[in-house]
Amino acid sequence: MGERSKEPILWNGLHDKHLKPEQADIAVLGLPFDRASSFRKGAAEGPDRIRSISGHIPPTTEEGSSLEHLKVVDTGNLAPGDHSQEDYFAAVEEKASELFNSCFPTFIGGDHSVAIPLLRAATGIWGDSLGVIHLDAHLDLCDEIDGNCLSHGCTHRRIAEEGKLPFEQVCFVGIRSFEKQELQFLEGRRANIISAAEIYREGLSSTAQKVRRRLEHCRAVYLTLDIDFLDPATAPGTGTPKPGGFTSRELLTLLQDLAGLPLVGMDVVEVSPSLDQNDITSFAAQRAITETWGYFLPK
Ligand SMILES: [Mn+2]
Repeated sequence: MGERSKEPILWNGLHDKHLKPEQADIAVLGLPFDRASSFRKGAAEGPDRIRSISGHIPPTTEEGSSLEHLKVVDTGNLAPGDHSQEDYFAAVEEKASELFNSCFPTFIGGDHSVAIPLLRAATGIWGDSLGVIHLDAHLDLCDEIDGNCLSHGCTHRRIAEEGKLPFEQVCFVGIRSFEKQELQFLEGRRANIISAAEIYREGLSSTAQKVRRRLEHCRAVYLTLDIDFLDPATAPGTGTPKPGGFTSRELLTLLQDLAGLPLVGMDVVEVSPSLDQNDITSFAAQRAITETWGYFLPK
């Protein structure tokens, strides 16, 4: 009785609920949507789970740099309610545009289809000077999956056909899965694909150099991180895991090697807490987020 309700400590204690996005360096937005998953669901629970563990980590990077200069506001979730996917995506695009114009937005999915409105918003602002780093086991270049052309496996196909973002400015990194319809789409196209096998053979710093070279003319770069980039042993809590992936260590080193690119925002998608073990996957996602802040938004 009479006990004050405690505000949750979020994002390494950096979250300040009084900040408006335009006063902040970073705004977090959860997108709890998993209706476009082709296989196992649960990614709608991702934002709250990742957020709930985000306060238990000190405001420092893994190498001891302070993050305390960063002003962070967690703006909560934008939930789909009973809206259609199209209507929900329109709302996500509008909100995302607002955040891109205010600070460095960090979106938490949800399944990877939420990157469709996020990339629409980013290309709406930066147009063909935008570059995209897609860290994923999959290309997400299908025309449709199970009749849904807004599936989480169709994200880059939809963006490519909208024609605003040059296809060769998307770097597909960590790929180890090809659908037949994706191979057909790729025929005769120049695509920047760095497969998991190629990364394994040539190393992380060579991979980062390739990405840098391919995006060197881009004024703005957006990072979309599908947690299934990681190996299922490192990140079991995801809908479509694919063996042959990376450790958290490798992901963090790759992100660090990419630092210096003009990153304007990021998302982390496909974390499914109900498929996870001891929150391994949520911890990996949380770490990737705050380390990216530290690498790309240094003091
Ligand atoms: Mn994906």
